[in-house]
Amino acid sequence: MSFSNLYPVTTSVRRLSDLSGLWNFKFDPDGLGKKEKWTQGLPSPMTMPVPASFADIFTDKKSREYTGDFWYEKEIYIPGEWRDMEVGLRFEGAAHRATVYVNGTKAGSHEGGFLPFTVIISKSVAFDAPNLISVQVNNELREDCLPVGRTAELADGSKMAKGYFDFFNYSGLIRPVKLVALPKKHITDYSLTYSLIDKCAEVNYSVTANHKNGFRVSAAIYDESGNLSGEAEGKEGSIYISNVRLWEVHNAYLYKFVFKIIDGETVIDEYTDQIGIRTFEIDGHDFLLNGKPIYMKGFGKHEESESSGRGLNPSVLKRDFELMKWIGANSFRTAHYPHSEETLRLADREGIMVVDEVAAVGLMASTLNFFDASQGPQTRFFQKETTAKLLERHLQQLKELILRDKNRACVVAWCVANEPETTDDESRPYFETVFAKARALDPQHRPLTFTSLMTATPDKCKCADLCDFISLNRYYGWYVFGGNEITAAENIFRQELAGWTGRIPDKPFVFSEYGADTASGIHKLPSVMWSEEYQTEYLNMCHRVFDSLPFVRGEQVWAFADFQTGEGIMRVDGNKKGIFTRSRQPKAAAHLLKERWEGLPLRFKSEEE
Ligand code: GCB
Repeated sequence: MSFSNLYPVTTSVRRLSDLSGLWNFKFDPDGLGKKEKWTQGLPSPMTMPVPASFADIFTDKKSREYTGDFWYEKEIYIPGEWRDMEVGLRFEGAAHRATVYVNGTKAGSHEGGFLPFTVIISKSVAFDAPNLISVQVNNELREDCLPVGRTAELADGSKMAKGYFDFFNYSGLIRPVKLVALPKKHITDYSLTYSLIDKCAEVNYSVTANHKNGFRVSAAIYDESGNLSGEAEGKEGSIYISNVRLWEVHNAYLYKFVFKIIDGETVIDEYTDQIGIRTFEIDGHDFLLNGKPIYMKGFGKHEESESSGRGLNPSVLKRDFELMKWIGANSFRTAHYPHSEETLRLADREGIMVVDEVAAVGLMASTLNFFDASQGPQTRFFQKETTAKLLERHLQQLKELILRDKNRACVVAWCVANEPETTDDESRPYFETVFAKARALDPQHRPLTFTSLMTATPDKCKCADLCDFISLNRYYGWYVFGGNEITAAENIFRQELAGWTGRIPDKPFVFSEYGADTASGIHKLPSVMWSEEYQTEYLNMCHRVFDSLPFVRGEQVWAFADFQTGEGIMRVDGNKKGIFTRSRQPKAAAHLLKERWEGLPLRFKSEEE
């Protein structure tokens, strides 16, 4: 019998308890945990907050960089009132893989640190009595797992994560852990699609449950004042809402959807969600939100902050949305992994569009991919013996991502990979499979893209035509022809873009990354690279290029805020391309972008203009 992995809510029949707080914690460098039965109690544990990444909590380097197995543990009581229910433990993110034990017995495991999973624990728990939850987590990087990298062994025998990507390998129980109690027969999933006719919305829904017969399904939609907007009966159906209030950018309207399964007169399960009704599609070069052209303005954004690492930090999250609204952004890409469900729910509430990215990053065998991107070594990444297994995991995580986020109004597109080595011939069959899978999975048929590496120029990229819109990560004026050579950068940038017009003449283009490292507080007249003055000059150059091209429909600057990376000669305590500092204060470039983005018409560049 399958168990619901839907975002947990409390309703007339569903119960929920958040297990956030301080947990027991212990590193297991020698793999003793299982042999010594740590599942029956961790010997001499320390305390660790959940949700959080452990790395920045510590004051010593070995612990910060720890790579391998580590354990979390918590004792919980399960209410006796839940005896007749199905009880599950839901992990919103255990990076990068986890095995869960309850009272010493294995309850389940999961691969992929940025997507939720639920393990059923009803049969292994004691009610109204203490129960021990133990979680063995592992944060090693491999070439057949997402995100991609390798794990090196150092001279002292310790392991070190070597990501093929430019962000710190933060790990741990990075998102909330929740105890959920559901009726034995319950709703496992629901899907929504819409069509808009004048002021009326046709909402098509389908509901699945973990049992097939002996119940009926009801669906109802309420407006924000609590008035019933429409209802229907059946596992699948349509509800018509006249005078619909659509979900718009910066003006989100969320309806309350209520799904019930009913046996006779008894409600056996009830699930509710806040949902925005909107359409999003591509017409020629235009993105159409609710049928109207829209230009994407915003960021590539990591989900991380000081001390918590990749751990969900609601205050930072809310501050980020306030900054996005302040600066006039209307969108961001969840670089380079699925962000938390809380983030997407906030984007729904605040009316910010999201390009939702799976953790397919590092699909190029390099530990300095941001540098190699401009140098162009061929690593034949898709010809390795790990490719088949990697593809399997990539497809699995794409499936879990689309299942998790398919009903979110904010999600307007899927990004199936960041900067894969699409100059490799073998990337073509790989991505044909990935795109076909994503197309089959999304009931709303959102547009698909991947972000393109600088070396994947129009003459060399084997996969661009698979995309519904082209996302270019371009750093002319930073990694090549920086500083005093910025005029040459602009010329070569324009040359490359002219090539794209010939290769893909009929699709929208978005600059999904462009940026310049900038140490906040460094001022220089005339500018030098790394100064705040250079960041603004660089952005002005890029914007001049974008504005002169008729097919550009979006700019998502890299990055929203400075962020932590691994150590190396290319980074000064992390990547400094943030428009905001890591403590979320504006650099000079933020004021430039605010002026630009607030001034751009909503339909900027549209052929209808
Ligand atoms: C990229 C990567 C991003 C890096 C960025 C940079 O192309 O997608 O993860 O952080 O460049 O700053 O080099």
